[in-house]
Amino acid sequence: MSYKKILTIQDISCVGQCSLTVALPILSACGMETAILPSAVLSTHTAGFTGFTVRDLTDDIPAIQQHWLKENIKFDCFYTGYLGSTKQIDYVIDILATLGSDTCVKVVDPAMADNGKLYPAFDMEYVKEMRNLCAKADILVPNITEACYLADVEYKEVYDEAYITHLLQELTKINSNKIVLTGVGYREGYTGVLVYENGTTQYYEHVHIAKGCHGTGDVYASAFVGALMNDKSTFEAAKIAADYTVKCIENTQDDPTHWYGVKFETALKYLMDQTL
Ligand code: PXL
Repeated sequence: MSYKKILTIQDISCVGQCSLTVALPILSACGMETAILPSAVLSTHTAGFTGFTVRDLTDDIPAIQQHWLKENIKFDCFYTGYLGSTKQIDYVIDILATLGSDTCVKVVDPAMADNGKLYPAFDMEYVKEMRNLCAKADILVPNITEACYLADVEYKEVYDEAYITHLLQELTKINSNKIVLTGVGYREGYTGVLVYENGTTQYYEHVHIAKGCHGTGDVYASAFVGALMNDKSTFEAAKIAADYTVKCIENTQDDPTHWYGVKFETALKYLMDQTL
């Protein structure tokens, strides 16, 4: 593969194995030069910890962008995740418009919700603004909750294929390029990923591990981008990322002290073997 340069924009949760602390090592392991733009710095992630600190870096972004423009820096891929504010989303939209190479691939994970609820930092204003960023993506990587918020469809715990088809249809009104919808499961013990591309869908089913782990959306999206940028097809990359994420959860589930994230490092060699 050719040596690719990616910019990933998401927060640094100093402790908690999510966002940049998983994206950077996973993308590097996949052989990419990985530049980062931290959207905020938090002492931990916001799911399960209390009393965490937050420093929003929104106001630093325009000067960083200007510097990169002056240096004529271009990226082959953008991958955005958890962002700091609605204003920041506008800045990120402008970065995507100005700092990409001719063949740049834009992957947007609208990391803002799970299990039917928005993360504590976000409200409907944020969702509205996130729709604008999602409209600019080549590939959108939402979970079902995020897809429901974006598409304004009622969230359901239990559903059938007709519901998912409707959800996807509504979501394509925001972005009709490619969609990788995660956490789609139709039967007990299994979940999967639905890939929408060129008007058709493909589904990959895999085991569902009962233990819900924080940060797995970020692990999934990072591995997906890593595989994709190694010239895997969208569906192949979606499958590799799913199998890798399952391994990370399997390697974590028996350790009750490790409730805040997954031991993604333990399966990096597997990911590299699948990807490089
Ligand atoms: O994994 C998503 C995520 C990223 N960053 C922060 C979070 C979360 C999920 O809760 O709180 C700060």
